[in-house]
Amino acid sequence: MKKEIYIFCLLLLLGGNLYGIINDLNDSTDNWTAIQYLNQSDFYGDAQANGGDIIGDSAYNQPGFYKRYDYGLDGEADGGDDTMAFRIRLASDDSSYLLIGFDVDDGTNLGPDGTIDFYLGVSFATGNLTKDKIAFYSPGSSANDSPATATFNDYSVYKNGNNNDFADYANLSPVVLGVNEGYTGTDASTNLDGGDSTDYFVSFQVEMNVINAAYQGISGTTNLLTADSEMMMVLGSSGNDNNFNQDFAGIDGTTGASLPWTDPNGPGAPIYTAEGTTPVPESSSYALMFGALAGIVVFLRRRR
Ligand SMILES: [Ca+2]
Ligand SMILES: [Ca+2]
Ligand SMILES: [Ca+2]
Ligand SMILES: [Ca+2]
Repeated sequence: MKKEIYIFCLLLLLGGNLYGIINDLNDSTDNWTAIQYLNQSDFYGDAQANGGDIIGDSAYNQPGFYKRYDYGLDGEADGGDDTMAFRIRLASDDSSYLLIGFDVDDGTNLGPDGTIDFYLGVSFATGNLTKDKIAFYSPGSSANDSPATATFNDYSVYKNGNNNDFADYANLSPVVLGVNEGYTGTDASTNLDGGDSTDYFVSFQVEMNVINAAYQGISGTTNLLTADSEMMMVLGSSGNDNNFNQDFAGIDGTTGASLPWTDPNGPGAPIYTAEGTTPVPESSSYALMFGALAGIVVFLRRRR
């Protein structure tokens, strides 16, 4: 049997797909990268309206926001069949729009510059299949450099509940220790906020070529995002899909809501590369220069 056919059959046997997407979106958090903030991952009971309470503990044992980069079937970071995935922990399964703003290289500014270039959202709404969706949004005409100036408009729906493969791309599941929650320490909890509902994970994924098509269409650039592209992400929840009105990850309620994304006390996450598992060191070139200068000073002092 030809190698390709053999692999094809093997994939069918394994229940795999041929598109390179992550097979089990509800797998252990051990396979995901927690997004680190200056403060608690996110606070409990700080959503401005019912639903959409993003939650994560202060020790980052059970964080509220994860990302993931998958190389796809070819096992290479080539962008072609790579996938980005995101996971958000919510206090309950009350319906909400979860929107991630991406500040990336917009074609003019090399790398993140403090303004959101496009939004990617996911929503679940019990009994309303067209509201179950993964969609892209373009920034509104406001500045989009802080929570107060964040607005977004429909751009394109990638998947909705009427698509047969929607469940392959978006998953809403209760938190289960040892299953989708990899942390099983003595203080591990399935109800971090102590509310009347088990916590839920919303996990979803989008292929890089789809992300790039939306990114280029929205921002008018011909640039492509790759595994190495730097991005500053902002995660918020909302009762609608044209502005944020429920919760932001990384800050307590509206504290810091007037600060720009780039303020360490604001809700903007540190900069990561698409596939990075730790934040990009800030001003790394300056740190290198400073380190070199310090080395020269020590060298000169010793020579005296
Ligand atoms: Ca919260
Ligand atoms: Ca690949
Ligand atoms: Ca809960
Ligand atoms: Ca930008």
